[in-house]
Amino acid sequence: MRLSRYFLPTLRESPREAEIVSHKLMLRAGMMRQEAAGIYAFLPLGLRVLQKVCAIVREEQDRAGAIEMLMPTIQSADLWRESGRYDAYGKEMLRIKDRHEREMLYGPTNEEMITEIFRAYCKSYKDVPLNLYHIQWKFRDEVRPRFGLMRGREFLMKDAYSFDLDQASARHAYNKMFVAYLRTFARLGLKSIPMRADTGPIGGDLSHEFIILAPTGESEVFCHKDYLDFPVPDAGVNFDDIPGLQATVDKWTSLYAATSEMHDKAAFEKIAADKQVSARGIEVGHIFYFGTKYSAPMNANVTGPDGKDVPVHMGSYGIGPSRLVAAIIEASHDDAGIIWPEPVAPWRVVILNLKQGDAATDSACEQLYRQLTGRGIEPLYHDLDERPGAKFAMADLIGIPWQVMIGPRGLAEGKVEVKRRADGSKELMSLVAAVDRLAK
Ligand code: 5CA
Repeated sequence: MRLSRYFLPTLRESPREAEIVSHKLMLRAGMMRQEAAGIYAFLPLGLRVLQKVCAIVREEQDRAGAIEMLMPTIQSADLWRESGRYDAYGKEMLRIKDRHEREMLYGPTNEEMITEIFRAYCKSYKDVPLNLYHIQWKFRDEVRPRFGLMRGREFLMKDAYSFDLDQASARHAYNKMFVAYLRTFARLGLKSIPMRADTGPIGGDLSHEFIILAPTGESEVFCHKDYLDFPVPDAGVNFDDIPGLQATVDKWTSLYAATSEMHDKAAFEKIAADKQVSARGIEVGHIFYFGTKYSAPMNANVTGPDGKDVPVHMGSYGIGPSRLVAAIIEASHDDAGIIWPEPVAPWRVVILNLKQGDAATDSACEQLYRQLTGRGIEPLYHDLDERPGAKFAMADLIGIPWQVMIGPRGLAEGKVEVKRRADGSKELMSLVAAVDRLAK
């Protein structure tokens, strides 16, 4: 992509309304724009990152056996009356009426709708286990939308819903998502810790929040330090291995970890003092097992092998991809700007032309652009007529992992300079070597 043909409205100044670093950097880097309180437009750069996050979330959901679909954002109030949540959900739910005065709502979550879909088609134990998910916008009329995408009113959610014949099988479904979440966050470059959590309006008695530690996190959390070094299951993990998955979950829940709502001070203080982590965290995912809370009132029953009808056992599993974009920035930035982990970087490489209009420099930049593109890596090419200093600052701000600086001085010696954003290290090399290095 040539910057001269792109839409990347960066800001020099930090907008005053932004309190935390991810919010500031997203506005400055031209990733998003506020349209109303807690409601944002994703600009092209922001969308590229959001899509990369979603792609990883999707791959790991699919790997764990969940099946993607897409439910609407607008739901009927009648559906929510069946579960009893229409009145219980309170002011966070955006309620609307259509032209026929029918009561509708903008979905804050989808337990009711997915239960209705399940009961329409699935009647037998042979139809389960089943896990359906979608990635869809949600609306929650938060009292205090703040911190940009971190606590928005409109936000993107991946929500999966599992259906099983009994509690034991539902536990395995829960464990699959638990392991998929560990993998998802690790692939996004984050260290997540599953913590026992309160279930709030979703309900149920088994629940974990996946928390990443960050000083600006909204949650107060307490955990054992060793979690930070626990190994995450690799891509070859067998999701059908029931005892194997249980063992992984047991390990990842063997030490103390809880959010402030579930905190047990006495238990925490039993941990050796140098292993106690008392910190702030960002909730990036939340999983629930709630049994028959929705299936019983909504008559989502399956006939068991013994011929008896039983309400299906359910769980739901949420990840916030839009919140994750902000969370990744909170975890990975410096004074100059964002430092994208490679898997979610909007581009892997940015080419900085240090003397736009100089024939040799332009031609070297074009050559690198074409060669990288040919190797399957489309770079961003900063081809505007700006000072080198402004180009360096902009490249650091938007956080592309590799910068290639090309100017007449280096070219005179047949060299370009390759800089790694993460540690600032720089190396002079030939154009050919740069292509090889960056295409690896
Ligand atoms: N139905 C269940 C699981 S699918 C559910 O709604 N869970 S939740 O309320 O915990 O939300 C799931 C995830 O959505 C959270 O872990 C968080 O990552 C994200 N999320 C929740 N509220 C917001 C918000 N206001 N802004 C951004 N992301 C949010």
